[in-house]
Amino acid sequence: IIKVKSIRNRLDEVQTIEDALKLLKTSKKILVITGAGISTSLGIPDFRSSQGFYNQLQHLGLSDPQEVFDLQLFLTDPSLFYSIAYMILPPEEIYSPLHSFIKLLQSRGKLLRNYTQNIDNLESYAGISSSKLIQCHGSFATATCITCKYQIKGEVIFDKIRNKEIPYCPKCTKTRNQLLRDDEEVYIAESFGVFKPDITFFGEPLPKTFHDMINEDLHECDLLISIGTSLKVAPVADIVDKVPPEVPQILINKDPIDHCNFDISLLGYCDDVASYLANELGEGWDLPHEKFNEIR
Ligand code: CNA
Repeated sequence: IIKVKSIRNRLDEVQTIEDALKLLKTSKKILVITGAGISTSLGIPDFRSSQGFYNQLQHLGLSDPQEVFDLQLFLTDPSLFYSIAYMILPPEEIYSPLHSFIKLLQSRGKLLRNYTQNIDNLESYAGISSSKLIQCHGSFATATCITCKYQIKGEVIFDKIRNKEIPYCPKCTKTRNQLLRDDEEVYIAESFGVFKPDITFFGEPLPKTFHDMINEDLHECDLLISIGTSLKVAPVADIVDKVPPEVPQILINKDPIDHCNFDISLLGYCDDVASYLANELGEGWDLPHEKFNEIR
């Protein structure tokens, strides 16, 4: 069930689902912005929906649930983050029909870039190539020691995360233990020698690739599609305002996004919308995904 809503009306001819199909057929450089909503069908909660992660954190009594991703808080005491990190740990070897849809845009040579805010790294698993993907908020794919910057594959600490334990860096553990033993008066930060997944916390800069690519992509794209994001976190949320005015913008989302001016809003579950679009686009637009057949 897809509700079509047109807000912008600036491009008079761009208003209906047929126009969306036409744009998908004709566009050659599509900039896709994605968020947590493209992974919720896999059981990963988003942040801000009523069933979302932030509502599940109410028992912590935080003044703002975003504090669990606050860098200063993590450096002071990583235990808060590791008490809840298991809840957002990505499943492995799984992706949604919507991920397949982005892959399809790539296979058809239409994907300029996918700017994802997701940290689950499932785009990579779905086959979106690293040159087409900007993980704006990093991902769980790697983790780095806060102290010595030793970087490891993220999956190495997944078991610890599942057990709500703090993962310590093997290179720093010796020093940590020595310091603790040598002098009880010595101050050692709680985060000394702690691994942090390479996801961008509040207070951290976005990965360099975001800044390297965004300006050029903004001027090159001929269509913007925003999928499964509430567009509340800058600077990714600002992309929609920075796209040149002649570039049409399509929203695919469960809820309307009233603070942005999309030409076409396709409101519904994004897997359903993607399946519908692929079906209507016909030959050459097969969405290879087992869930797709169920939806169809
Ligand atoms: P958000 O603010 O929680 O918004 C999610 C949006 O997706 C909402 O507008 C929902 O209406 C919509 N939505 C939810 N389910 C569906 C669905 N099945 N189909 C279509 N729309 C749906 O999340 P944002 O991504 O906007 O916020 C950015 C944060 C979320 C980033 O920093 C991420 O790291 C973070 N996040 C990522 C994941 C992940 O990697 N899977 C999970 C949870 C949060």
